[in-house]
Amino acid sequence: MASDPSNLQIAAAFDELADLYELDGANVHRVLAYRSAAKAAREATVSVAALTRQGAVTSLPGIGKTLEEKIVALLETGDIPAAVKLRAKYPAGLLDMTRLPGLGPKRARKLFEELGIDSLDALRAAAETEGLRDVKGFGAKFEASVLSSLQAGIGERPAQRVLLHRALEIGEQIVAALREHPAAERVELAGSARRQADSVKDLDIIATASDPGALARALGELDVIESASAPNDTAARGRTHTGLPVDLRVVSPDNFGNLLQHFTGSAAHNVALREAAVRRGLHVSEYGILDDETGETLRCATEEAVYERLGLAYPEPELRENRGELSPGFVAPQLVCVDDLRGDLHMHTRASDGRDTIEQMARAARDRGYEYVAITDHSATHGFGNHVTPDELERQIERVAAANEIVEGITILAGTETNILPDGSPDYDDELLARLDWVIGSVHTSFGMPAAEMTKRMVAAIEHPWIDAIGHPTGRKITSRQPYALNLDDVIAAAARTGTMLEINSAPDRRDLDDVNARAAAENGVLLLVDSDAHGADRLQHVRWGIATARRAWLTPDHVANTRSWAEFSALRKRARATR
Ligand code: DGT
Ligand code: CA
Ligand code: CA
Ligand code: ZN
Repeated sequence: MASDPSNLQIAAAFDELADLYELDGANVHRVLAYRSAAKAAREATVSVAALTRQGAVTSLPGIGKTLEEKIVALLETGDIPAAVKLRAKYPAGLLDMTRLPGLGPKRARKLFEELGIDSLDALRAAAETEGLRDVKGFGAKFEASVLSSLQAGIGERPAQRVLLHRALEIGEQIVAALREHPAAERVELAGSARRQADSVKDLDIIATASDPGALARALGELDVIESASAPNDTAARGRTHTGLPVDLRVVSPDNFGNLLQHFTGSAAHNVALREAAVRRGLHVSEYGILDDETGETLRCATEEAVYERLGLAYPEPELRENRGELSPGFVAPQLVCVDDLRGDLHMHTRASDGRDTIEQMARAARDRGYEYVAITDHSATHGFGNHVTPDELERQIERVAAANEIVEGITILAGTETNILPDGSPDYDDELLARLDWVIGSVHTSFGMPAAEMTKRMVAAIEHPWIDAIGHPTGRKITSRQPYALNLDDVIAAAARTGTMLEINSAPDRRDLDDVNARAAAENGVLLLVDSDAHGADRLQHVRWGIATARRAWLTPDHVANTRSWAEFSALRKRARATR
């Protein structure tokens, strides 16, 4: 018997089905239902196949009876009948075509049905021989735009998702450069980058300008842009040297709020927003809010005006994922920010794989305004050479004491990031751990354990009296590594029961716990930490990414332990709670 499909394989099957339905002209709700099911499968912490066999898969968000049937089919036959049917109807190359500007699923299908065009290559050939202009709704201008887009490499390869910090590094440069353009008035990032999502498919920029055409043309002239397709008076599309697509829309100022709201998304937030509006007799689109009764359209210069007209509290962009921010009882939380942090409890020095010394790390932390830092180098069995043996840890404790004498204005804690061994125990003896001020336990080996064993391992670590916090609790790397199999509900319950903190590791490729899990932890009374895991003094600023995740998790300063003073924080450590 073949083994069950992984959560990722199930997610991919749903994504493919969403693409196919979109091509087939299904309504947007159906398409989005499959997209959110794909997301639920990707985010599930337990095996979706196993859940399905237990008849409990509908407990996942966004998975109802219809989707359950599809998963059952996938388990039993290895495929989903609807996908088989649609695949036979539409060649794979059609999906590539829908990525071109001016060619959504509907129009791509039309070219396929009328001319048999089924790939980007066939499309290019038809455009070159002026074969597209005979189809109704397509003209010479469209042929030119196809050639210019293909020339610019747009639509050429499936869009790769880019980590947020890479996308913003470029996105913020583009916004700053456009703002300097003489024609520019307002220029703002929208889309997933503005929502501070884990990763970004493309950058969306909304602007107003005294001369919209001039600003649209300016995009293609920026140094960071590798190529751009021919701009029109209100929009431009380009691609950065790193391959990131950029969409710029220049809009009228009295409409800026509508467009910024629309293109900030998320798509799921927008769909729910539209449904909430319809119940009030209003129709929301990127062009304004239409009042059914009066027939008048309200154009909004600001996003605040959009939400106000709908009778909704303004949600920060990080919250716009349709996770309760549109419900009637929603009260905007005072989200935690970088300036709230007063300490950093996870960083490395030359004693393990860091680049800088204890003093350099401490001074840099003090310069950021922190009151305390913990030096947490890797423990003995981790890695090949980059580790701190028990003997070395004794000397490290002395070095931290010495640094505390030298560096003024900050408390330096002697700590460790000890490996959690496969049986759940730490690398060092309890006597040695007891001499430290702070202990993080992390899994760095044996990632492949089955969920039950990995959960047992993690819960054992959480129950250890000297482990104050768990580092990067799921082990995921956003674009490159799946979380290890883990029953996170059990982990959260154990952390809450024992007063063990869970980390939001800020390394931009980790952001672990993620937004959904961090929120679940906080709701269950677990204190979270936002740590840099810096391997050099210049990386302490990575907390920006952990804070972004904390905000997407609806966290306030209260939920984050290291927003507290040292006096308060130190009393919250498990060791202090135990002796109280
Ligand atoms: P990504 O994939 O990282 O680029 O994520 P977004 O959210 O930036 O998605 P994108 O660039 O495809 O679209 C930007 C925004 O436009 C999206 O957040 C909401 C809006 N939007 C896009 N497609 C739809 C849709 O089908 N329905 C609604 N209501 N809004 C949409
Ligand atoms: Ca986007
Ligand atoms: Ca976009
Ligand atoms: Zn680690």
